[in-house]
Amino acid sequence: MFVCTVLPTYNEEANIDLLVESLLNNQKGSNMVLIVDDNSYDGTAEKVRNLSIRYNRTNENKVALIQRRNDRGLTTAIQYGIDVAIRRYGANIVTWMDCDMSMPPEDVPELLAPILEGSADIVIGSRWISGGADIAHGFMAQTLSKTINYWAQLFLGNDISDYTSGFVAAHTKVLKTIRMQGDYGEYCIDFLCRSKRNGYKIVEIPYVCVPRTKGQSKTGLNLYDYLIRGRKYIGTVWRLFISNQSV
Ligand SMILES: Nc1nc2c(ncn2[C@@H]2O[C@H](COP(=O)(O)OP(=O)(O)O)[C@@H](O)[C@H]2O)c(=O)[nH]1
Ligand SMILES: [Mg+2]
Repeated sequence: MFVCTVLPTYNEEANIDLLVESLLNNQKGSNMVLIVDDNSYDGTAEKVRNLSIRYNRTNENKVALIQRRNDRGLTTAIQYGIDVAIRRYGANIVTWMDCDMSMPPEDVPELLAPILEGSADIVIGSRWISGGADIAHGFMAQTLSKTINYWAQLFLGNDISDYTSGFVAAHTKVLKTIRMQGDYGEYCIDFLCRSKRNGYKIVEIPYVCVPRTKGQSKTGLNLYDYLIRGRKYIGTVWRLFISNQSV
């Protein structure tokens, strides 16, 4: 099984080296890391080029850079990376995660294990099951996340605890049929719900989301931003719920 980890980046110069190295050092067998960078104005792309020169000397691990010059956006960056991972590199499993070290790279093998064993099609890192936690976000962000997940569980099913995880591994048979939709974190609610409805098996493993220590968050931190984001997420839950009623 060839595993490709997609990393969407926007100005992650301070995190990229450590994350890529940890990912490659923590995984056994051949695998690659594919960075989808949206024209960062810091040195992210330059750092990735240096990493690829260093790692691509061996056949085991590979690092590749995709630079999108005109597009911006988390969801389209992840989808672009998935398409390239499958079509250009022939990946069997694709994982993706934030590039700010908030999702521990050493947890990726645990994410992959159920897919490799054949007991899951998708595995997500979950903050809201036993053993998981979110120590990265303050009261407001945690309340928003818990409220959205409460709504999602109520309307879409309580078999998933962290619908907005964003720390995902999926077999490519899933990714060939389900594409990412939305702007930001709501894509994950949509992806998990539609995958579930298509009969794919989803497993959650606990992870502890830790604070970003380097670089800047790209999302707003004030109440207005949270409310705008929350409305989008709740809207996604409602759209998915309604679409299932009319079928
Ligand atoms: N390619 C790409 N990556 C993005 C974009 N916006 C955010 N990211 C990446 O998405 C991940 C999550 O972003 P972050 O700033 O940590 O957001 P937060 O976790 O909501 O505070 C990080 O790896 C970012 O570099 C974007 O427009 N394009
Ligand atoms: Mg973050």
